[in-house]
Amino acid sequence: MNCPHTAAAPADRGAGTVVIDPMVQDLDGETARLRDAGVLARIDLLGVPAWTVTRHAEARRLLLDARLVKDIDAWDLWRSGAVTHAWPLIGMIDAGRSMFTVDGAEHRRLRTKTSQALTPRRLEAIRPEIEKFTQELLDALDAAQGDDGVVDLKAVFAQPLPMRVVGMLMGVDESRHAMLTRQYKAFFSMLTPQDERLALLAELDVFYTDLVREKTARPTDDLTSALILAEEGGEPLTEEEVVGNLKAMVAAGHETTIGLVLNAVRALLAHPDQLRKVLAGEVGWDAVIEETLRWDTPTTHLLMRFATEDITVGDEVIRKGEGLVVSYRAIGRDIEQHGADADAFDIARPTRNRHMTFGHGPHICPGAALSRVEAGIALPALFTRFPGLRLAVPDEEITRLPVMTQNDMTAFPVLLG
Ligand code: STR
Repeated sequence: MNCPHTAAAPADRGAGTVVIDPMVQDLDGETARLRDAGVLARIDLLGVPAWTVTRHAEARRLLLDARLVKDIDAWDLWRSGAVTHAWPLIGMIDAGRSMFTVDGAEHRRLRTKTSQALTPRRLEAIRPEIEKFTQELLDALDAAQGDDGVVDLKAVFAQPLPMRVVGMLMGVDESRHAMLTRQYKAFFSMLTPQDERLALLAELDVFYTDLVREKTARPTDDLTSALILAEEGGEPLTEEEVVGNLKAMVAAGHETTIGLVLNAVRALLAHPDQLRKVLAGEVGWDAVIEETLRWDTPTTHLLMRFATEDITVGDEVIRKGEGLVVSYRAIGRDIEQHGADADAFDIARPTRNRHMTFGHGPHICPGAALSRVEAGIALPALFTRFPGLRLAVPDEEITRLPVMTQNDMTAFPVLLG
């Protein structure tokens, strides 16, 4: 890919640099190369150099290290003007003020209400609604079968379910779901020209700001309204902060759970012996969900944190002002953490719950319990309704979208059986 940033990037990129390919189809190959490149590996993101951490133990330490911050102004390449809004990944970092981009006491202030709304106990209240959405989408699957019986499990089931759930939580009307799905697809795709990506982000900002103003005038019982209402004793969130949190919740809630559900179905269909054990009740769905999260992480690389001081990791030093990515896929395949067979999908694996796919430390995913509830409803419901579910094409023919940070399939054609 011809990228103007290559020339602009001042840092020395040594021979050991792994170039992250936006078009990569062989994700396991990329993961293995990263693992081989070291605990801390140099990567190239469309011409922009960064570090990535590829091991569980070191990532865990770094995610607790307050010398690493989310504030983009701590990034030398940004301050010097070497990285600008012309870089296709800038939207992953410069995403407005929210719990995703702020640290320390301000971060706690921005995040408390959201994490309180998403505890396992609070989520029990919305379980019936998630079950209802699931049943509706299973009906839609049935109805969407073509003459050849083929239906795209992604488009008809895995994609709309998380959108409905996060839409209900945040108070986004169903009439807007298709627009949001389209926009986020274009946002994440590296085939989208950067000017179009910046334009769609601006449109989304208008959409979310209008929504926040509407909820400010007429609060309802959704989380957006709760975020607007003043915190007793604390500083209320500003409009910009509510918009930022809303954006982060919808983007994260929508995108990542699609991957979790599809990756679990794919893994089970590729390992029929394990699927049989699950369907016979010998192993729980929770085991499937945790092993899928470890083995085939929805987020491959999380951008980005910046060092406010030199930080030593093994024999390498992240210099003050440099960027650090967390490569969750490589971390899930860490042999030190999960054993020599870390590359195998095994729902009986003793370490299956000891993955770090939701992150660690202050920014640990506030939606983790929600995604587990969603997948915990969707997966058994799907296999109960369609016990003969199978792929309509050989597994090798499933293609990836040109997305650098997420593990996104183009489509997942199935026969319902
Ligand atoms: C997408 C663009 C946007 O408007 C806001 C955000 C903030 C939250 C980000 C999201 C982003 C991209 C996907 C992320 C999500 C938080 C969790 C999710 C990184 C940048 C993951 O993939 C883990």
